[in-house]
Amino acid sequence: SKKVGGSANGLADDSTKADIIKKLEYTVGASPSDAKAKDAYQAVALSVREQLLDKFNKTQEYWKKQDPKFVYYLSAEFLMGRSLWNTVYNLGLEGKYGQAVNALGYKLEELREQEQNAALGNGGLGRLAACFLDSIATLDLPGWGYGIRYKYGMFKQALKDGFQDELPDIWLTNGNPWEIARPNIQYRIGFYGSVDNHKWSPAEQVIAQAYDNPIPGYNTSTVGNLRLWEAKPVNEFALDKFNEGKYDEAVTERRKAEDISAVLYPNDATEYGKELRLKQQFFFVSASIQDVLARFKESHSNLKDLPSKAMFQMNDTHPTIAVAELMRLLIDQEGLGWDEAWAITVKTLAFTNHTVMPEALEKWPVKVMGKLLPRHMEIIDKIDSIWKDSLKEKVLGNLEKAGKSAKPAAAAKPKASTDGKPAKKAGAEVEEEEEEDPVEKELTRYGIITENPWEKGVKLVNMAFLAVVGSSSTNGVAHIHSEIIKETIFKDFYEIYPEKFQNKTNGVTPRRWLAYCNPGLAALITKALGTDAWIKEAHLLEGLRKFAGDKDFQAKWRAVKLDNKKRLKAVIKARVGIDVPVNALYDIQIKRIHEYKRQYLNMLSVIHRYHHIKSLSPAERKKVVPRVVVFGGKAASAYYMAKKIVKLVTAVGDVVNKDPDVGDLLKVVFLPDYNVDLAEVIIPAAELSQHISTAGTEASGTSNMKFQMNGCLIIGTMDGANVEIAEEIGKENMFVFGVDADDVPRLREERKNFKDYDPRFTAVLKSIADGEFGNKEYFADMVASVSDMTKGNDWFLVANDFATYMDAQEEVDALYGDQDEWTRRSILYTAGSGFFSSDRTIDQYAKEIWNVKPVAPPA
Ligand code: 26Y
Repeated sequence: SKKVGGSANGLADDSTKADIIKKLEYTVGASPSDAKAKDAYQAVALSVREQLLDKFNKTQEYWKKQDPKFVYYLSAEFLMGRSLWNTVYNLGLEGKYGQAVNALGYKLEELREQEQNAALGNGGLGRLAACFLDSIATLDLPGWGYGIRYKYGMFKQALKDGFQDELPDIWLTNGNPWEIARPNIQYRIGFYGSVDNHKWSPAEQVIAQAYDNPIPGYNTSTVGNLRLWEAKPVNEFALDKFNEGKYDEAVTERRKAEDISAVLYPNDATEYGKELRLKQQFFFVSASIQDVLARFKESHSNLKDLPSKAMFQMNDTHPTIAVAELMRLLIDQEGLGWDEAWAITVKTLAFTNHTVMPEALEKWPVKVMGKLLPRHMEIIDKIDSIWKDSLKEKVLGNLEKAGKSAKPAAAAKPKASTDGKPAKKAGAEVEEEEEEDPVEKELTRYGIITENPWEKGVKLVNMAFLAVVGSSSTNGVAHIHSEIIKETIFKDFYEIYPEKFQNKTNGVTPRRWLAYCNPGLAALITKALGTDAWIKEAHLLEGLRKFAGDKDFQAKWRAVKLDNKKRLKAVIKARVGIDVPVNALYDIQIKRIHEYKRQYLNMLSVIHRYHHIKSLSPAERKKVVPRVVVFGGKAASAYYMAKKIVKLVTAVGDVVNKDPDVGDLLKVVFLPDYNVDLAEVIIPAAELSQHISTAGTEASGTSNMKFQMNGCLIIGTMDGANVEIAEEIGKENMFVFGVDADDVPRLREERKNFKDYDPRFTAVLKSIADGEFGNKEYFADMVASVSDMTKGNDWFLVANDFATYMDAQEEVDALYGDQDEWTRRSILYTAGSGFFSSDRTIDQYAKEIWNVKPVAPPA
C-alpha cells in the first residue's frame, strides 16, 4: 500500500542513495558537498529514469513480440506538466527515493519544484491528451502518443502594470531527463513542389527525428510511450556558402527546418490559415504514419491487415491531414488502388471533435494547401468529388420529396462569428448564383471543399468534414456536446452516417489530480475506504457517500481543506504579494481567458459584492461571508477582449484589496502564469469553482472534474460535462444557473431588443464606465459589448444570465454559513467523481472505437 513520503521498511536504501550520488558526480558534474537543489533534482531524475527505462524497454519488447493492435493518439498538443513526482509514485518508488533523498539532506517535495513544466499544449485539449496517456498505460493498453517536440512551449504569462505580458517558454535549457533521443529513427517529410501524373516531387524536405517519452502506468508493469518529433535539416550546414562569406545563407536551411518544431501556437481558437501551422500538422502526422507503417511492415506483408493492428485517434482537426497522408502513402508508396486504400484509411482512423465554435474549426484555403501539399490537395479533391457523387441520388430524392427540384434554395446569409462580428470581410455577401443545378447546389452543404462564405471565389478545405468522411468514428467529448454536433455542425453527415457518431465523455487521471496533488485528502480517503484501490478503480470513491453526514469525518475533511488553503495562501503571497485570509470562501476560476467562458460575468458579480460590502454598516459587515476570489488563465496574444478581461481583474483587485472598508471580506487575485503545476496547488484548496460558460459553448470542460474530485463545489451552467457532474452528485447539490443551450439561439435573436437589465448589472457597468477602477477609456468597449447593442451584441448572454447568476451566488453565501451541509456536499462531490476518471473514458474508447485490448507485460 502506498504512503506519501513514507517508506516500506524504514531502512535507508544505500544503493539508491549511491546511485543518486553517482549521477550527481558523473552526469550532472556537481560535487555532493555543494550541490544545489537543481543539481540534486537532475541526479534524482536521472536515477529514476533508469528504473523507468527498464520497465519501458520490457514493455515495448513484449508488445513487439505479442503484436497486438495498437492505438496511436495523434495530437498537436500534450500538456504533460512535471514528471518526477508522477513517475516516482506511479512506479511505487516513493519509499525508496523519499528516503534516499532525505538521507542526502533534501526532500523530494522540494526537489520536484526544480523541474520545468512540459507545457506543450494550450489548455483542455492538450491536458486531456496527457491524462489519456496516463490511463492508456495504467490500463495496459498497447498505445503510443504522437506529437511535436516543441522547443518553446506555451508562453509564460507575466503581469506588467496589471496587463498580460508574454515571455517565451524556454523549457529545455537544463536538458530533459524524461526523454530518449532516437537519432536512428528519422523520416523525410516533403513540402511544396509539383505533381506530375499523381507523383509528387517535393521542392523542400526536412527530417523528423524521434524523441521517446516513457509513460509509466500506475501500479502495473506497463510503461507506454509518447513519441515526439523534432524537425531537422537534411543538410546541417552549407559549407560552400560559408566559404563564399555568406554566413547567414550557410545556416538558412537549418533555421527553416528547425522553425517547424520551434514553437507551439499559443492560441486555442484561431490561427489556422498560417502556413507554418499547417506545416507543423503535416510534419508530425506524416512522420507518425510513416513510423507506424515501417513497424507494421517489419512483420506483416499485407496492408489489408493494417486496421487489425493500428488505430489512429485524431485529437481534433489538427491532425486530420492524416486522411490524405495515409491515402498517399498507401497509394503512391505502397502501390495500392484507390478503393483498397480508402477502405483501410477509413477503418484505421477515428476523430474527436472538441468544439462547435466556428472560428476553431479549421478550414484551410485550397491555395495554401495546394501550394504546400499539392498531392494531398489532389487526393482531397478526389475524396470530395467521390463523396458528393455518392450523395447525388439521395439529394435528388430529397429534393423531389420536398417538391422543390426546380427552384434553387435561397442562398444562405453569412453567419456571424461568436464574437458577434462577421468573421471575415464584412459586406462580401454571397450573391445569388444564376441558374445553378439544384442538385449541385444542395451538395455544397456536404462539401469538404467549400467556398468561403465571406470571400467569394475563395475555396476552403473543411478539415472536420474531411475527418468525418475519412474515418470510422466521430465523437464529442461530453453527452450534451455529442448531441449538439449531431444537430448543428455535422447534421448533414449524421443523417447519412448515424452509426459513425459517438459520445466519449472526457475524464481526468485521479493519480495526478487527486492522489498526488492532494496527499492529505488521498490519505483520508484511503483510511475511510480501508484501501487505496480507488486510485485505479475510481468508482470505489462511491464508498465515501456513507461518511458524508458523519460529523467526525466532516471535521477531518475540513482540516485537510484548511491545510490546502494555507498552501495556496502562501503561493499567492509569494507570487503576487497579496495577503489573503484563510478564513474565507476560496472561490476559483482558472481556465483560458475566453469570452464564452465568461470570466467577465464573474467579475461583474465581484464588483457588485464590493459595492454591497461598502454599502453596509460595520455591524452588518460582520455577517458577510468573506471571499477570496482567484482568477488564473492566459489570453491568446492577439485576443483583444481576453486581454481586457485580465486587466479588469487586476484593476478591480488593486482597488478592492486595499480598501479599508472591505478588509478581509473580499480579496481579488489574478495569479499569473496559470499552468499544470499551479493547478496542482490551486485545485485542492478550492471550495467553490466557476464553470459558467454560455450553455452550448464549452464542449466539456475538464477542470470541473478535477475540482469535483477534490471536493470543491461548483457554480455552473448546464453546459459541457457540468450536466453529467450534476447527474452524478445530484443537481440540487450544484449551484446551477443560466439559460439552457436550447434557448440560446432564440435569445441571441432577442438580445437585440434586450431591455430587461437588472439594476445591479446597470450599476456595476456604470462604475466601470465611470472609471472607478481607472482605465476608463480602455474598458469602454468592454462595457459597451454587453450593454450597448450599437457597439456589441452580448453574443454570450452575459446580461441575460446575470440575474440568475446573482441568485446562485446568494445561495452560495447562505450555504457557506452552514459548514456541516457545505462539507456534506463536498464529500458527495468526491464520492460522485469516479465516472470522471480518464480510466473510464479510455476503457470506452478502447472497447467502442479502437478495439484495442490490454496486454500487460509480465511483472
Ligand atoms: C485551431 C487551433 C488554433 C486550435 C488549437 C487548440 C484550436 C483549438 C485548440 C484547443 C481547444 C481546446 O482546448 N478545447 C477544449 O477541449 C477540452 C477537452 O476536450 C474540452 O474540455 C473543452 O471544453 C474545450 O474547449
